[in-house]
Amino acid sequence: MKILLVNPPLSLEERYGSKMKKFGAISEPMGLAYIASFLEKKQYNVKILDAAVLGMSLKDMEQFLKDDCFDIIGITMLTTAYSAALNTLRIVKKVSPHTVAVCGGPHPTALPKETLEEIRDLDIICIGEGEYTMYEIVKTLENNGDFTKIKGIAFRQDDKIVINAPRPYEKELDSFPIPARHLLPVNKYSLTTSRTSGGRYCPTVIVARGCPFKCAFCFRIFGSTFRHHSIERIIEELKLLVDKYQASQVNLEADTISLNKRFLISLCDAIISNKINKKIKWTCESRIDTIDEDILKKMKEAGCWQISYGVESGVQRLLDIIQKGIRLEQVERIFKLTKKHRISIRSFFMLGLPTETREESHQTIEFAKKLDADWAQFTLTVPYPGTHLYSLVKNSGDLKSKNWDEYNTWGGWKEERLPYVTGGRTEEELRELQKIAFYRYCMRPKIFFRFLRKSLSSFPEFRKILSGFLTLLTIKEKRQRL
Ligand code: B12
Ligand code: SF4
Repeated sequence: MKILLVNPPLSLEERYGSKMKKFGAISEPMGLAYIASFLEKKQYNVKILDAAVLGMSLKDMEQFLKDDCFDIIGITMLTTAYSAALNTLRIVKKVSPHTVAVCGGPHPTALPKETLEEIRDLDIICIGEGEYTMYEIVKTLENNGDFTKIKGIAFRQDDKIVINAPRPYEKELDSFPIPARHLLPVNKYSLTTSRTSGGRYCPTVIVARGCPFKCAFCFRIFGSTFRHHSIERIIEELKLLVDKYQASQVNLEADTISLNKRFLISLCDAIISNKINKKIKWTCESRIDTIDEDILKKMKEAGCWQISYGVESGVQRLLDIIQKGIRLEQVERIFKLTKKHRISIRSFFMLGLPTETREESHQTIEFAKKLDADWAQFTLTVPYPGTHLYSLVKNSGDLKSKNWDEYNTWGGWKEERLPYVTGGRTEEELRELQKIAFYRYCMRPKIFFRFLRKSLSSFPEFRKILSGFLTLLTIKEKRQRL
């Protein structure tokens, strides 16, 4: 069986718009790397084609598929990558009609039936976690077996769409081997300036999956139970990244890394006792209400230089509507504590939340400034399929579009329409608001000097930061009108 796994060709321009493309992050498709290593462990021959990072066009893809031939092709699909995946599937079936096409990832997981109905070139959808499911699909194909027995898939049978019983989430994450970075062009990935420290290569290490919280805008593809890799396994992966890939920084990824305090403290202790903190510094994302002073102290000692917090709004009423479950006072307290331990902060905010007024949007921007993180990111609210927000917006008739390419939180910088605009606001206003938020946040002397200091580390970094400020200057005129 020859297997190809594809990250479809979605360019940075398509993701962030022409002005912001040079600032976008492009990181490893970890889902494909996990599936590939699992299949390799089962003795299969697998390739990964990351057409996005390689900047491939559809023509390049066609040529690639003509040059080699595969029994099964698996494509990963976020909602924003819908068309990219659809076009890839078209080419797959044009070049090689007998190749079996499988899709997985957040979008088909949320909408398996619709996706199969919409995309005729797609044969099978993997719903949820993909390692065992893809293995069973391959094995079933090889043995001409029965697809109705595979948990966690949707597929076509005659002219009907069949959705099988769900696959339970894997409890023992260590049963998945270290992701197959050897199949990826690792030197091509880079994270944003605000997220890196010394170079932009910053691989992701997934330490846990699953989250019990219920934020209305979030699609929890890994379910509500927190499951983590063993400490030994995480240390092994970190050592591999230092020794084989010369990584000097990593992003420790989990839906909420600090949910289980004992786990995080033990991980930090192991990083310290293995002296990995002398070789690697790391970042992570976390939730305000799972952080305390002991954790921060230990994280700092273990080499954590930055935490990204999802604050979402500066208005308590809106935080309650989106079921964020945190209070503004808590946010201020934890920001102060994090700064006290000299850990840099990135803060995430959402604009255009349901029922948000113009004044409240400005309150959020002011709150962000008051918190004064090293970086603030303002994105527009998008109701992704499978989220509570999606059901709310769909049921209230406020969903403006089902053109999935528009489901992009960077809509302010792009030409397409916005899929959702909360009542009483306009598309134009929200677009401008996103730019204004960045403008107001960044165009302050202290942020300017912070970035200037950072940019002195290298000339390419300096050029990028300068160009960021120049881009922001172009929006000054409109800012005065709002
Ligand atoms: C890191 C991250 C990013 C990174 C990099 C993402 C990437 N590699 O492309 C950055 C910061 C760049 C990013 C950007 C965006 N992200 Co993001 N991101 C994540 C995050 C936190 C982790 C992703 C990850 O590595 N997961 C770990 C791997 C192992 O899981 P996985 O990729 O899902 O794969 C598993 C299964 O899905 C399945 N599977 C996946 N593909 C396939 C394919 C086949 C064939 C099979 C069988 C199975 C299968 O099996 C895999 C193994 O179990 C997730 C949240 C989350 N918990 O997943 C959000 C998440 C994926 N992001 C999300 C969003 C919305 C975005 C943006 C669209 C935001 C925007 N700009 O508007 C962009 C789009 C970027 C793009 N590539 O198009 C949403 C997706 C919702 C949706 N319906 O698409 C998520 C789920 C966040 C959320 N909780 O709502 N993101
Ligand atoms: S946003 Fe974070 S805390 Fe909220 S449900 Fe999603 S993963 Fe959990």
